[in-house]
Amino acid sequence: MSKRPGVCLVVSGPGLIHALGGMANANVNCWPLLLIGGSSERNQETMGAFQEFPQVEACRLYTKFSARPSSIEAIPFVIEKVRYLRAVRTSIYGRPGACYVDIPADFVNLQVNVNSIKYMECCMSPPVSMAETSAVRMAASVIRNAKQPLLIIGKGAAYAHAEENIKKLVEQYKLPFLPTPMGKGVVPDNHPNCVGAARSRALQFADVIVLFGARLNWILHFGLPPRYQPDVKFIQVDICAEELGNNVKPAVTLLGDISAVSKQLLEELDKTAWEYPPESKWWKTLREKMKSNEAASKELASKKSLPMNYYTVFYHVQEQLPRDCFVVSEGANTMDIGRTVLQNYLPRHRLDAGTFRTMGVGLGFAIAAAMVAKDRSPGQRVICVEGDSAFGFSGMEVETICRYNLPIILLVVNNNGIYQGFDMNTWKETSKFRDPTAVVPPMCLLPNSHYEQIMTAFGGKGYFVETPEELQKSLRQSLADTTKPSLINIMIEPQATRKAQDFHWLTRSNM
Ligand SMILES: Cc1ncc(C[n+]2csc(CCOP(=O)(O)OP(=O)(O)O)c2C)c(N)n1
Ligand SMILES: [Mg+2]
Repeated sequence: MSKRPGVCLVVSGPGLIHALGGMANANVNCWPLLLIGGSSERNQETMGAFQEFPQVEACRLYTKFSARPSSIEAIPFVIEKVRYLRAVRTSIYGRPGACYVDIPADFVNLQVNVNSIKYMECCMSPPVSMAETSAVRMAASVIRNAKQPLLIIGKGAAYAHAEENIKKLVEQYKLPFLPTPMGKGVVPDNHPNCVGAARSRALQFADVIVLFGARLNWILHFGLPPRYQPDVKFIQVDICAEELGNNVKPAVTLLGDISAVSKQLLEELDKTAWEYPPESKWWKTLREKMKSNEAASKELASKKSLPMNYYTVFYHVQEQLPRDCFVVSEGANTMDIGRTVLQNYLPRHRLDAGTFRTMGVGLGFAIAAAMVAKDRSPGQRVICVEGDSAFGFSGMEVETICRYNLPIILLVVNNNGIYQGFDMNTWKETSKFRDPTAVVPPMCLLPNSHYEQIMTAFGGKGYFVETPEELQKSLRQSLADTTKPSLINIMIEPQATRKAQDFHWLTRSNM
């Protein structure tokens, strides 16, 4: 959100171990993070000191840089002046990632001569790198000759603030684009060239695909058939050289800052009068597919039966969503279906389970977004859309939300389980003769749980809703209240699911 590292301070041993998950998540998402951990005293190492653990070593797998300063005097070198450590520089230069600095307990109370400390200058902003001119020329030529082109906008483009240049590319050359989950909003979701509603079709039949800060990992089905044409030409734009050529042999690689490289591409394409014909067969196919997919979602959304389904819920949420709000989301069906209905109009306004598909991040991300909003534009709201299982991973952060009085709106989409659950009757019938531990599948959670009471326990507003009208009313009230957090516990059909998909989505196993 800020191009600066988030900073996290943890206690030794178990404190550090609990931070490994978050650190791994930041690193996998290529987000800058600085973790500072206390650790046991150096002269008790290997003796079984209090909370002793090989922390620097443990962090190595999850970071770009993991070190312990050799002395207190060395801290500024590792920490390059309090705010801008060497670790800070490493976290933001090149591909961003996590860094760890270990501070042993005996440093904490040690007396030092202030004169012996050499303070460091703040590190400079990351240098901006650009792609080779010949590669840019080649990329422009491949794009101009494409019959069925597609731009894919990843979260790397959002991080690089490439929105202005990418929007120009889309609009000037009339190109279809597809955002990845956190690439949403770099160009607004409601832009006429957004083909998100025809995602599978666009991927499957494109002959040239330009990747802006999007990796060909599981989210993009590795760039391989049957999800893509076997001879599709990839043009990869990435800040990280090691990423280029992953899983496929790209037609052109453009190594550099995504904003700078997309500007280079614009300038190169500008040299010849050209646009992709808006009345092409490709555009027609994509528009038709979008129309039929949108109609299928709308039909599900308009179903009047109770309990509600996912589409009905998200349709009503979307109706009231402020255009500039931050959308945070985690869950399985909740996140995947929500992403297709809830629109992003601004870059860096969506935070979700990300490349790692980590549960447990939603409330922390919502708190971070609310702090950013408070700082930059008071009144801007944070809507956090949680599956009931996802909510359970860090639900107690509701206390933090209430403690700091952050007017976050939490929606818990409650289907009594992970992907699907049991309704109350099935639960009762199933566990009539045997203990639930023996008969209830582990993906089922306790039916009709009143998660909203976790919010009221700490002084926020709680709503339990079962109908579209109750949902609309509670959302209106929550949005009108700018002083308090709310949690709306939305009961849905426990067996509700996604509309039929052309392909297995993401992972073959539902878990
Ligand atoms: C830390 C972690 N543990 C477990 C998982 C496996 N997992 C994926 S999604 C999910 C929860 C999905 O259920 P819910 O949030 O209720 O959403 P629903 O699909 O029911 O709408 C879990 C546990 C994970 N991704 N991350
Ligand atoms: Mg659920």
